[in-house]
Amino acid sequence: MTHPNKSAKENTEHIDAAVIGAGFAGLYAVYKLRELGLTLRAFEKGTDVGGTWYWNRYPGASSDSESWVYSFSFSEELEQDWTWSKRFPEQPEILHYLQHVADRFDLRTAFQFETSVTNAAYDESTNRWLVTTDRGERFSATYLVTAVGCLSAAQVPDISGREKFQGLSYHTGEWPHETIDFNGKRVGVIGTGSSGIQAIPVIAKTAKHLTVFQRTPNFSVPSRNTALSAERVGEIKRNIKDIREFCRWSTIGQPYDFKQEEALQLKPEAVEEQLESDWQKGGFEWMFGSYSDLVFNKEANDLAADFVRNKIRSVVSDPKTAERLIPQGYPIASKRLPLDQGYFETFNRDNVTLVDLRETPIESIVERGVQTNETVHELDVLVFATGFDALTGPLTRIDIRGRDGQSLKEKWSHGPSTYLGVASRGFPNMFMITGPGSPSVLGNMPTSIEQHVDWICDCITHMREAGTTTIEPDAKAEETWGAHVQELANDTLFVQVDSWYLGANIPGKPRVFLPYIGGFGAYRTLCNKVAEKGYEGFALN
Ligand code: N01
Repeated sequence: MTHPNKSAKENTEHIDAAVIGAGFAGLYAVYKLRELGLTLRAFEKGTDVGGTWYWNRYPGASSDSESWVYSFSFSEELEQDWTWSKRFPEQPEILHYLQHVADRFDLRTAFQFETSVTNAAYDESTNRWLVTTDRGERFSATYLVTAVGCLSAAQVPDISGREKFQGLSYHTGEWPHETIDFNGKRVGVIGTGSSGIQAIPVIAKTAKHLTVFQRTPNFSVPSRNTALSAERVGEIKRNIKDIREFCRWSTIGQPYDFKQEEALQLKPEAVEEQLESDWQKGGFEWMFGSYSDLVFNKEANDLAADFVRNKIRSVVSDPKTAERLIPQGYPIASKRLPLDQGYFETFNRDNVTLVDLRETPIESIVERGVQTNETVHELDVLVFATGFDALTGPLTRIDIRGRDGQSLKEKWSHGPSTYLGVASRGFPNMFMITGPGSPSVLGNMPTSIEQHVDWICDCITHMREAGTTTIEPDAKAEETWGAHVQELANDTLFVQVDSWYLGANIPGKPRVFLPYIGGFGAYRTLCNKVAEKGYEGFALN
């Protein structure tokens, strides 16, 4: 606590590490940094742990990764003791899991909740980070570890008249803690990304009427989420070590990987048959455990895209609505592919209307609802499923200043510049967990997070053993890494559409591919090599 009669300097608490965030990343960072014997403080804006799963409480919120890998692998006992109820874990269960982890490893004691870090400034004269919170406290830390999440800066579009709306409105990523009762209500959802696609079928079940405002139709794959039987749980637990090891070296950190053969080398009927059989299984494996050319070759990608288009036609009763829901003009999975539970089927309900914003754009939000160029859609509740300022937003929303007072936001004004997505030149001893330029959102997040935290902690151990006090990327390594990240992306179909991967959902954000697309296993190898070569590409002083 700040002492009122002391000077700011005297009130500054000295610690080894400051950690920002209490999601998967922050919790594991605290666990590992403590293991190294570091003194630390961790800060979290929410009232408790959970990160993404603390904030994204919207109806239907669930992980798209299989539960047994959407979890920590650092403790065998934890892995064996915890039993997931479903194949894809839902938000309340994930939050409960993270709360359990926090209790089990006594992690809450490191955190200050309801505390936002407002500034973090590197002081060259002391080689320390001065961290300031919105409570006016100051901490001086050797290391700054950001665990702020990749999709935690909610983005509400600047539609005129938003403040005039007389009903209730919510962003999916800042959902209130109390249950929202949609019974008897006219509800509008703007946005058909993963969040909208998860929320829409659930809201439709209780709302009097649901109006879906769709700007870009999205591909989606059924999750076919089911309860896990005792036999399945037993089998997973017996094999979990091998499953984890497979994930660690796979392309997207998941318990499956691309097939060796390519779709275009096979007969179309054989590909169709395989796609149908995988479709019945559900989940991302349909695309990312399939032929690799589906994701990287446009001709092969068309096979998968047409497959889904036909599925939409077969599910949606009204042909006009089906055509409005069918994505055209961009490759499937170049925008993050959602998983759904009855999304397209929802448009067969009498209480659901699809508004195609390409035909009738939103003009404004008015007291009674949403005004398009055709009519006013009257609403009691308006849900913004409009996404996030991804990867860079959570970092640039904090005033982080490195050498010579340079702000991270200024440095990244033309796009993020990092080395391995873990550090940025001019910001010594600052480590970003799953920062831009790392695989992060292109893989299973807990796998990405554990890899980064382990690497960071090994690096800190190395520094302490070698008596090194400062680490930061050298200019050449950072420049080469940035070019490599863009080069790899430019060879894929991912750059052929506007998406949050490219920052294209945020007005004015530079169009730069944000995550590293070279594959999770390959990235792990690169990081290991950097460490083996004495942190090659970093300047250590
Ligand atoms: O956000 P999005 P999200 N007028 O950016 C529309 C992760 N996630 O929250 O495509 C009208 O994908 C926008 O339209 P358009 C996952 O990685 C994970 O859904 O820009 N519409 C789009 O339809 C995901 O990808 C999970 O034309 C507007 C939607 O809003 C990421 O979070 C669950 C608009 C935004 O889609 C983000 O997903 C949920 C406007 N002015 C999310 N502005 C799990 O794994 C935006 N839109 C569980």
